[in-house]
Amino acid sequence: MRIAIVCYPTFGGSGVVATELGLELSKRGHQIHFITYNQPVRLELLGNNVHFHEVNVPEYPLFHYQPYELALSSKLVDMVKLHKIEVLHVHYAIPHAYAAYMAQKMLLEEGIYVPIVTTLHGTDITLVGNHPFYKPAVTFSINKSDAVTTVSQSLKEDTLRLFNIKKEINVVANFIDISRFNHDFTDCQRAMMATEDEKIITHISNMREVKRIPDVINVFYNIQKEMPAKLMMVGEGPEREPAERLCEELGIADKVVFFGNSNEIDRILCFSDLFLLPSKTESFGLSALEAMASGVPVISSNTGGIPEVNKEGFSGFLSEVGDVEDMSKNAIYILKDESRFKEFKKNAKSQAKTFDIHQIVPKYEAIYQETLNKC
Ligand code: GMT
Repeated sequence: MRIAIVCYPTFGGSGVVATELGLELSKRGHQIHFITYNQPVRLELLGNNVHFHEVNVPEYPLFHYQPYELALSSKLVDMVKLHKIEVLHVHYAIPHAYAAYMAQKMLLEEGIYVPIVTTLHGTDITLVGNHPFYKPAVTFSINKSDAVTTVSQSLKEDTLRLFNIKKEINVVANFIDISRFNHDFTDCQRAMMATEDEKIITHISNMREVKRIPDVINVFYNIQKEMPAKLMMVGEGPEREPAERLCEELGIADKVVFFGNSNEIDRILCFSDLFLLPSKTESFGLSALEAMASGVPVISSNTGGIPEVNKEGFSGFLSEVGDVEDMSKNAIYILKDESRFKEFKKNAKSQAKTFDIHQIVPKYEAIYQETLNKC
């Protein structure tokens, strides 16, 4: 099939999922066209089956806001015609599903029908999309999609609760290429980050308020009172600076490394012992899945889709949002006993395997085919 993938090309989970999906589809023989405003961060290889088309938005001083949706719709129309694209797979309702619908209508004027598959990722539903300023447009574009998917059962339920959706919603969970995380421990450069007796705790996110970064720091503060430990903070966002200040105030700044954004997530996870994800809301928690794929147990909140990913008492533990004491207690419980720690590591890896890319991607192929059959 010839498939266009529209996504945010940034470090966010939706962009990562869209990119990994496109790359896997290309390996399976499909022609993949990424259409977005920058080359997606994890898209390193362009090749015979993988193409990138940049959406340019000319700056015009009269406009306070440059009309990205218009530029995207026009680009979609041009690319569908030029490359005979058969399916538009848009990740995020805002504004991608909306722009795709406009493109679909324009193409129809020329006798071309191209179905739209919309994947909802979370922020477009639970955080931004249901704002009254966006809600009518988001509802409309979801209902006008030819197929709709959510990355967890929880997100499906949120979508149905928050919007008046008439379309069937398919749950297609996020996935992971397990083979990418099968490192040899000697590759890990652990010795550069910590001494042998120190436990390495890791958090990865775009450090927005929803990630509850102070909880990460406070859980770590409690852990390091019980055992030698280091904290790896990966990612950039508005909460980073306050977090650095909090570490200073707590007197633990020398034990915390702030990496900024990184393309070397698998390397960092390779030397991690425990992953923290105390988010206020999370449709799935891709970073937790990536940690588990590296054999890293997860201490998380029990919100949104996280319980579908992290299994209580098996791959880690889940606590009420904001319950720093419980999270700290669970983290120490896992890390304190070596044989228990090894068991959790093994379980985390086996739980991650249930989200293997090779089991999930065919579900998207089936959805594309179904929408094409209906044309
Ligand atoms: O919250 C983020 O870190 C970024 C955000 C995004 O929109 O890219 O992630 C959302 O999509 C990811 C991939 O499906 C999910 O793993 C995240 O849980 C989800 N974030 C939220 O629901 C807050």
